[in-house]
Amino acid sequence: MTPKQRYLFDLNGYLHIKGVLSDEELGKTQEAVERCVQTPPDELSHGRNFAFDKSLEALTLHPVTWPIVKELTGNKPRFNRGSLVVETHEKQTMTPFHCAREDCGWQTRRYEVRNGRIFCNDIIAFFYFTNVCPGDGGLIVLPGSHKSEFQRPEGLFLPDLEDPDPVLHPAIKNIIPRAGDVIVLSELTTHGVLIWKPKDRDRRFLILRYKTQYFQDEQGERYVYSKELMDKLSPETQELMAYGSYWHDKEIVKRDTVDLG
Ligand SMILES: O=C(O)CCC(=O)C(=O)O
Repeated sequence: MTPKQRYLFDLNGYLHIKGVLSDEELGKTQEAVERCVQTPPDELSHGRNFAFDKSLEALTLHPVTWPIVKELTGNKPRFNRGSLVVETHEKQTMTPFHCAREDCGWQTRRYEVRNGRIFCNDIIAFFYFTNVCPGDGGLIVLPGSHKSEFQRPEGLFLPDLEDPDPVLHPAIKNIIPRAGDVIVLSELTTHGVLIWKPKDRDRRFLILRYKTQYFQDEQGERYVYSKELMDKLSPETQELMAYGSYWHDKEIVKRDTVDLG
């Protein structure tokens, strides 16, 4: 993590990193996403997800986000889920504000700074494949809320859920990524999603979720990927997705970059 990234992540609870994907990476991933969108849902055993194409799977270990994932998880990362989102104007209500503290309890998540490094046991990376323009809608965050010590009073800052053009409280920021940008967000940062307004464009991005390797919070069948999907993945991705003890060092973590070939 660079000193600038560390400063901004600590200040805001998220990073907006511009131009992460090269033209080649963007072209390949956009093409894969389009193929996934055109695939009938009954042929996608886990819905639209990161394992659909190698170019999408490779983003789990992207050279720009990999050092960030390693630092935030204290070099004990586990990638646990990756879903592709294609959002259109047909969704008529916004996703209300939420964060892991509010949804799962303050005891479950940590954000700490030790020895000049940040630790956070639940992070998400959003890789964007389409442009968001000002006024389109999409992701909104409450910067700095990852450090909040108090429960947000119910409904505070929340606009009318069905208003496509709400006036946002000045504390709220609407993030405007371009295709190829990445947002890295602590799950402790309060966030929500405004109604997507454009009728001629959708919002396409991949959500990649990382925890520490010794932390399990998902329970139940729907969080378990099939053997068929797991067998398709590169050995490096399989290792990234494995649970491990507090003291185990994954082989991939010893590498600065991990190329899936
Ligand atoms: O749709 C988005 O931009 C954010 C999705 C979200 O809220 C989440 O993954 O927790």
